Amino acid sequence: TRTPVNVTVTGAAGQIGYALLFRIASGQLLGADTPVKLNLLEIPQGLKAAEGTAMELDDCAFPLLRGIEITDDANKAFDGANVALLVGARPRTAGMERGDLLSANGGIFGPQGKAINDHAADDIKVLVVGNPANTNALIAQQHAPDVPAERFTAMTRLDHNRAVAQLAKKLGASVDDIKKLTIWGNHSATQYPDIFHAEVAGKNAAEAVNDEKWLAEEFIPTVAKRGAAIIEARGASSAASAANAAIDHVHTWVNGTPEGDWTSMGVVSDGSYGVPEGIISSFPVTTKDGRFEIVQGLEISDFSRTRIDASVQELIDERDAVRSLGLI
Ligand code: NAX
Repeated sequence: TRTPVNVTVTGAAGQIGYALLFRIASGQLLGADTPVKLNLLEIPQGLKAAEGTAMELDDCAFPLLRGIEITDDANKAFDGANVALLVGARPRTAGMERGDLLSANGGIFGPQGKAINDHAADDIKVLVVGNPANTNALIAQQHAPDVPAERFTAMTRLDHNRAVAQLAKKLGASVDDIKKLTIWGNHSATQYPDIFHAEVAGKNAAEAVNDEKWLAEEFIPTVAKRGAAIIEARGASSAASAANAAIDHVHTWVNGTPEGDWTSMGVVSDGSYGVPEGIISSFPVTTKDGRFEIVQGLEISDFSRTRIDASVQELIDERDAVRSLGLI
């Protein structure tokens, strides 16, 4: 039997945590032949609820689940971690300034990055879900100088999946006919879902849609504002779909993208497509053997350029803000 993979989940007692842990424990994150050990990190007020979730995990008798540890100590939670899902974050509350939000999250993601640096396994892969996800990932990455920067990623897979679903609906296609869609930039309202390189059943998706007005006035805003629409409808933010996207992100990273397709991940820029080196921005990526590569050589139209630049500018502003706050 294989040695278990250590998976650390922060914010384990939250609503995404509740939707995520059972899927990890059942083998959907890493595959049906990979046993897992769960390390759950919570703040002290969240420990009791995390214990309740752990009781339910026990009660599922998942054959692949080889143990659960619960702690409020980041050094313990990341000890030997192979995969870390950083879900817990400080949400923006009424009246909170952006600087306060960034500072509060710097206080979480700085120490967690350091704990990952000092205690995680050599093959550590980090996915940041907690918002502002890209900049939280940057903060954590900057506190982990001994870990290769490309191991810190931010989640835009939910945006990617939302865009695939909206495009499939528009074209009356099935979701698995849609390939090569891209989310560029920040996981925020400025993100740019790009269908110009996407394919529907092998044909160019933008040509199949052939409706720039729909693209600009319906598709892009629907994808970008989907999180707010879910809150409006459900009275709570996306949880199961966010957990599903986290599973997809890590599963794709570990197992590879299919031939003829790619996915979207927030990754450290190497300067591709004019995105400044070092910021964590969403790109089209292919993955293989646990590594990703940014898809190169795509032609970027003026329509796309303006939108990519706007989202990237927001990331630059966030980076400059956390820099001036001394958080990185
Ligand atoms: P919840 O408020 O339900 O849960 C968050 C949990 O994190 C709480 O149990 C809290 O005690 C815990 N926590 C807070 N600080 C912590 C710390 N320092 N260490 C460990 N745990 C800590 O939020 P939930 O709905 O689960 O969402 C979690 C995060 O995901 C939020 O930041 C949210 O904005 C973000 N999202 C990101 C998405 C993405 O696509 N990247 C989409 C979904 C979601 O909105």
